[in-house]
Parts: sequence; structure tokens; C-alpha cells
Amino acid sequence: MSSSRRNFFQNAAIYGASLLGLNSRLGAATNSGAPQANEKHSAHHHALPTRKVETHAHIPVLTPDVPDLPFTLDGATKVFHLRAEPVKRKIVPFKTVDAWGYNGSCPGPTIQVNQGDRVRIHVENALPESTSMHWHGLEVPIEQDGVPFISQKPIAPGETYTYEFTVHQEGTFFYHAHSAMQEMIGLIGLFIAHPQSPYVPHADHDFGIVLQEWAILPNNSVPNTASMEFNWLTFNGLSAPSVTPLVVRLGSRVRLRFVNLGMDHHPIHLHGHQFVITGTEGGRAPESTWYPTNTVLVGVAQSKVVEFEAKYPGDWMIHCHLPHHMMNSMMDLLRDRQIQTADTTDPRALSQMETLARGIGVEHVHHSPIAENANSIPGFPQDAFMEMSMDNAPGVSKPQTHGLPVNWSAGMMGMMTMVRVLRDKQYDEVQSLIRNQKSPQPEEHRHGS
Ligand SMILES: [Cu+2]
Repeated sequence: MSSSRRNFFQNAAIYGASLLGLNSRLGAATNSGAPQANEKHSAHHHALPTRKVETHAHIPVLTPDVPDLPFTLDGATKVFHLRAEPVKRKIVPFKTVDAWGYNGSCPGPTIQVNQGDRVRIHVENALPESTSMHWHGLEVPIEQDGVPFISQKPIAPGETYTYEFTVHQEGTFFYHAHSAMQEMIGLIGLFIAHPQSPYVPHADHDFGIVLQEWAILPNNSVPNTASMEFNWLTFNGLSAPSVTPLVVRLGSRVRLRFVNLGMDHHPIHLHGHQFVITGTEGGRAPESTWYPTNTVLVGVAQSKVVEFEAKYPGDWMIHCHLPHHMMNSMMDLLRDRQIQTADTTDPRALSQMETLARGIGVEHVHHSPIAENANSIPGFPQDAFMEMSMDNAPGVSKPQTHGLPVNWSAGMMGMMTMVRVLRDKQYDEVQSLIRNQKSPQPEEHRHGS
């Protein structure tokens, strides 16, 4: 009783503060894993001397769990710096990956420019081998195309190469190392070109999501980039339940941009709503091509943009629908230990799983009830032992998960998150929690630091 009353007063205070502070549009633009980076980004936006497009023409794309890449201005040229380097990424509470990325992030930070911008991008190579950068889908002069030995010399370790071009397109592009194994170990990032004439209709929320897949053995952290089979699937470098939910206001229009750089195609499915496909890696699609659907196949090397009206309140799943892409690798829970019995309904096995799981922040194993005679049924178990709640584990609990039902994380795995369509009061509550959070980024650090 007293605790719920305290919560009420807390929430009321937060709600009041949010009314004083920021309007709903700005609130819509702060649902990011990296608000600091976004503040930097918009600060630069406001500093632009030649701001010909008015501020409300577009809202910035938010890439949950990935920062934006800040820039400086040299005259009218936007100057970016990308450093290719090894990155440790805790993709779920019990699995850390030795990936390669940019500026401490995998995928790399999101670049956002306006159509017509001149950009200069310094690419510093802090990898142990040569690399280069390809601007995927962008029409750039051949010497900016980033193919080693064809359009440029490879960038040697320790060297910096400078790319410069004018972005005359609009749409959802990406940058990546032009080497197959380097792509598979994480060297990719989003490149958004906002249109000169705003898209119609206007979107209230705009999210970017990079799809990646990884083959990593238990007790290992280095992805096998030659593998054809993948046991870890990520949205923006995290697997569910660590992926930050997409928080949107009931009644708003939502744009989601997906890019895929891996070995598989991903049918991304949204619950409870129909969307239209409004763009590809080639830019905006004409409205005459839009049709209602709720699953979009994001092929390798493609980007797909979808939009929908968030009409129905609730926490709606959005996920790759390939069944094996909706799983996390349970083998990692075992680490160097073995469960002593093959009988998974054996109480000893259960208690051993519980002990192992508790060590990494899993609160309960095995949530859903099972039948008395479960073990006599051929095929059992299927999902019974995958349901692990880690609601409060580091990297899982965050403002965007505020108000979700207890054990929500038990069913969240792999390439999956939620679109949380929230009514005004709850939406504003979550937004003010996001603004007030102290440590917005999931635990992550560079090698050697
Ligand atoms: Cu998939």
C-alpha cells in the first residue's frame, strides 16, 4: 500500500516535471539508449549556420543502444571521425562478444545528415589489419567507394583515410568495411540522409535497427565469421531481453528502418498493427506502392523502411520470425560446468540450472507450468527450459522497460524487442525517466581501457 502510494507521488512528480520541461515532440525524440549523443547531435544541428530546412521538417532517427556520431563544421562541410577498433559488447547479461566496431560501439554510431550535405569522414584504422569503408547505397565518386585495391589503397593499421562527398540522395543507407569477414565481425553502422522535402505523412517517431548474426561457441567470445550457422541474433548489437524497447505515444505515426548485413534474410514481424513499406535502400518508395502488411523481409545488404499508426495500446512484439532467430544460446549458461543428468525434468538438473542462472542475474528458470506427466510425452521439453526471467539484470532493466509485467523478459530472446504503444501519462513517465537516467549506455568498454 504505502509503496504504491509512494510510487504514485513519484510518478506525479515526474509527470509534472515533464510538463514543465519539454513538449511532446521533444519527448518523442528522447527515447534512445544514448541521449547524450543525441543531445550532441541536435546541438550541432542548432549550430548550423545554413539551416535552410526548418527544424520540424524531420525528427532525428533514434538508434536504440547505439550512439549518434557527432560532427564538426568546416564551413558548410560536416566533418565526422570514425575509428575502426575492437569492441567488447555484452549482448545479454551472460554473454559478451569480442566484436569489431567503430568508436567503441558495435554496430558503429549512426551518421545523420541532410540530403544535399557535403560530408568529410576521417576513417582511422585501429584494427590489427587493413580495412576500408564502403558507403552502401550512396552514389559517390568512384574514388570514394571504399573497395580496397580497386578504388583506393587499403587503410593500413594506424593510418587514417579521408572520404569526402556530397549526399544528393535521401534514405536509409549504411557504412561498412568492404571485406566479408570484417562485415561479419561487426564493422557496420547506419547512414541516414534526411530528405530535403519532408516525407508525407510526417512521422512522430523514427527508429533505426541494424540486424546482425553471430556464431559463437559456449565459453568463447570471438565470433566465427566463417560459420554458416548462427546462435546469436541481435538488434543494434544486443539480443533480447537486453534490446531497448521502442517507446511510442498512442496515436502517433511510427517509422522503423531496418538494415541487414549478415548471411540470412530476416522476416521482421510486428504484432497487433499493419504497416506499409515506405522505403528501401534506394530511398523513399512512392505511396502508390504501399500496401498493408505486418511482416517485412529484410534481405542481406538491404534496408527496409516501414511506417504505421500506433493505434492500439500495449507492448507489441517486433521480431524476426525465423524460429531459430527467436532464441538465445542456452549453452552459454553452462559455461565450464555440465549438468550431471540428461533428464531435464530431474529435480537435480533443475536446481543446477537455477544455481547457474542465478550467477548471471537470471531470477527464475522455468516459468510456465508443466504437466505432471511431462517427461513421458515424446518431444518434451521444447520451450519449457528457455523461459528465464532477467527483468532486473544489468543491461535489461532500464527506463524503457518501466511498467512492464513481472517476468516480461522470460519470453524475450534473440532478434526481438517490443513496440510499447503507451497512453500519454505512461509515455510521459517513461520519457522523463529516460531524461533523468544517469547511465544510459549498456555496460560496454573498449579494449585495453
Ligand atoms: Cu532472422
